[in-house]
Parts: sequence; C-alpha cells; structure tokens
Amino acid sequence: MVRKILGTLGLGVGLMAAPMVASAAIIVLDFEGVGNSVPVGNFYNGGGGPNYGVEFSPATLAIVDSDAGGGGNFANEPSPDTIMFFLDANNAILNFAAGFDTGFSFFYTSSTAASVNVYDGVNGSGNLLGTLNLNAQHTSGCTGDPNGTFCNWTPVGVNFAGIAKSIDFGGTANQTGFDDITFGSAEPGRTPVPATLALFGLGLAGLGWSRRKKA
Ligand SMILES: [Ca+2]
Ligand SMILES: [Ca+2]
Ligand SMILES: [Ca+2]
Repeated sequence: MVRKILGTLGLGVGLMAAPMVASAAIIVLDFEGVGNSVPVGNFYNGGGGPNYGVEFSPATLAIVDSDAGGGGNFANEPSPDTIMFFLDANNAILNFAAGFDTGFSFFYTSSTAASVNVYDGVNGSGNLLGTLNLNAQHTSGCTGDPNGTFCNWTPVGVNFAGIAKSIDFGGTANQTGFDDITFGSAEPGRTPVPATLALFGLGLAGLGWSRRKKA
C-alpha cells in the first residue's frame, strides 16, 4: 500500500503527538499560522489548523508581531509570533460546541481592565460557569522584542464545574490581546518567552494598527 506523505504527517505530528495529561484532554490554541489581521474564524474548526471544533466570531482576528513582519504592536508573546485580539468588543466570542470541562486559561496583555466569561451554552448563552478578571498591565516591567508597546503577558485561569461551550471575551477593542488559549486547564499551556534586549520603545496607540501615522 502506498503511503501518502500528508497522511503520514497527519498521524505523526497531528493530534496524536499531543502528550497525554491526566484524564482530560488539554487543548492549546497558539494562533500560529492563522495569518496577519486575518479572522480566526474556523481555523480551529477544519479551516487550516488542527480541527478542535472551535469556532471564533468574525470580530476576533489573529495578528503577527511587527518584528516578525506583521502589524502587531506587542512583544514577549508566549508563543511567537501570532496572537488573537478583536476590533468589536461586543462580538468577540468563541464557541466550543462539543464542550470542555475542568478549566479555562490563557495569557493576556491589556491596557484596560476587562472580564472574560465562560458559559455552558453557545454564543454566551446559558449559565455563567466562571469569570476571569484582567488588569491593565500591558507595559508593566517589560520592554519590546525589540518593538511593541503591549509587552507584558500574564497567565490567568479559572476552574469550573460543568461543561463549557462558549467564551465571551471582554476588554476594549484593539486594547486587549490573548495567546495560548487553553481548554481543560486553569493554567495556560505554554511558558512565556523571556523578554529580550530592548533597543528602543515606541508609544504606539493600539495593539493591531502600529503602522498608522505617528503623532
Ligand atoms: Ca515577538
Ligand atoms: Ca514585537
Ligand atoms: Ca501565539
């Protein structure tokens, strides 16, 4: 039987390569490969990335660090070089229709305080299972890599009872970024990359649009 290269790769480095952790499957979304200023959409729902059955609302975008050729005004992201953010705070939701349990977590950077809510129905419906509170910490004790105003990333997570099916991301449009979104654990799945030497800092306004005209 002729073995297809892609088929072999799929078995070798796909879902089955994930380490077994405890009894519950832990899934980490690192947004690598989605693109720059591209909606995450169905990337994790059969649309190019690992198919976890996770669907993002249209307002959620992936963005690549400007130091890696994208348009992102951030640094020290836990999994370089792509993160998720949104441009419409009222419509930044992910649906995990099959459901997940135990915990939910991620790393974030934010210039404003915000809340992220976990629900047991899709599209932010049903019962509120947990809330993650975010602080304004984006510039605290950090520098660019070499560029990027949003340079401080904080792990945050919550344990909950029941089966969660959607996440409603709070925050301010273009002012809150997320990476290594983790299902099944209150501790996000990756370790932050340490800050590297800063050459200079720039006072750019937003996470996503660092190329706009400077004051
Ligand atoms: Ca970076
Ligand atoms: Ca950067
Ligand atoms: Ca990433």
